[in-house]
Amino acid sequence: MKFATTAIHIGQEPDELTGAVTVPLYQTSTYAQEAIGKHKGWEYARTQNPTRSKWEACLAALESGIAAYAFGSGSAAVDTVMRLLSAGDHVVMAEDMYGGTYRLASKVLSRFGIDFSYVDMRDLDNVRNAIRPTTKMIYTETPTNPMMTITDLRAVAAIASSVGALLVVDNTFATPYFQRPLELGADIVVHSATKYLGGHSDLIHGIVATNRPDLAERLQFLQNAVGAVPGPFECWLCLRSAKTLHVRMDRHAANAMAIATWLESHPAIKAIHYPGLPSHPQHALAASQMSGFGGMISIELGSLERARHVTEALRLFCLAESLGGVESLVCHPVSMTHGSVPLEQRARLGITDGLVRLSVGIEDVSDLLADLEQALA
Ligand code: P1T
Repeated sequence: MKFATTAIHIGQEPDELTGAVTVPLYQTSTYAQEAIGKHKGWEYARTQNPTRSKWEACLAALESGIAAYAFGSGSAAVDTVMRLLSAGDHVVMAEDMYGGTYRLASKVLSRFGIDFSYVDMRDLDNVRNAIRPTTKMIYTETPTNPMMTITDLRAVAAIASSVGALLVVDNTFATPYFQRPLELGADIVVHSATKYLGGHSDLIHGIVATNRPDLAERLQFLQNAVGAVPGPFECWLCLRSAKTLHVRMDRHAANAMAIATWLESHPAIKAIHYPGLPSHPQHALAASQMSGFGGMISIELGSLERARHVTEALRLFCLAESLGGVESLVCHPVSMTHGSVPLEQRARLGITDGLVRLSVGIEDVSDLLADLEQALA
């Protein structure tokens, strides 16, 4: 079954009881049992919820996995994946990634005895050189937030399997429509479903998918034991959103490509980061593992003053954290999403005071271009 059909049908068969064509919202905390030990397979809603199960089945199919597990946020999903590890284990993590994931690793998980090495994954030797006897996981995001760098997933998967480590990939920016890390050798995929999977800036949600039965069993155990689960309504909204993921992503990517092409030659832009541009240093690699380049663009405006002027002058692009909704957003990573990344590391990555990140929505592209034109003038 092709992607668009999977998105609309898997986990979304008409309701057995009533024939309802959308999955019912089971807003319940528990389930009546007929007698002690005699129930319908549903016991308590932290452990199982029918609406959640349907969404998990849909997402697992979209990511070419065998199972998926939903969480109350992307950060809760990342945290639960990290609980596969034990004190003394070591993780090789991309240094260029969402600031909140860096914060979780460096300020929370490290206190529980998990060691992290942060490396530039564009150079595979950095990954190889960081491996220790205790390395149990390689963790990356691609494209990265906000610098849009690409990790060679096939190559890093080969390194991970050669040392018996798991490869975990945050697929938030690409979505399974454009990139399926499990098909390229990853063991686990993580999403902030708050972004494109939710797609309408109206929920906070996370998801983890895997294609390994041993990891599926362990993740299911952790989902229940840790309990960072979402409410059923968020799962219902995600199922609703899954049905249009392919249409939305095509438009996000087409609009972003048109905008990146226009911005690239604009005199106010000092640098532009979009993997769809042939000038992106990793464009060929991106094209080899992604079927489209997504809706995220970062631009360097040269100074905090310029960044402030442009973000305040934009009218359609709303100044806000987050991304991946139908409406265009603009974000200033230094003061918003990446404030917890140390200054020296930010400088190395190129996350400067003048860097601005665009989440290109699915509005009419001519209106978006006109908005950028007036704000940059
Ligand atoms: O916000 P939450 O749903 O908890 O997801 C965290 C997260 C994980 N991974 C990536 C790649 C992300 O971008 C995020 C959240 N990012 C933002 C809020 C942002 O504006 O970049």
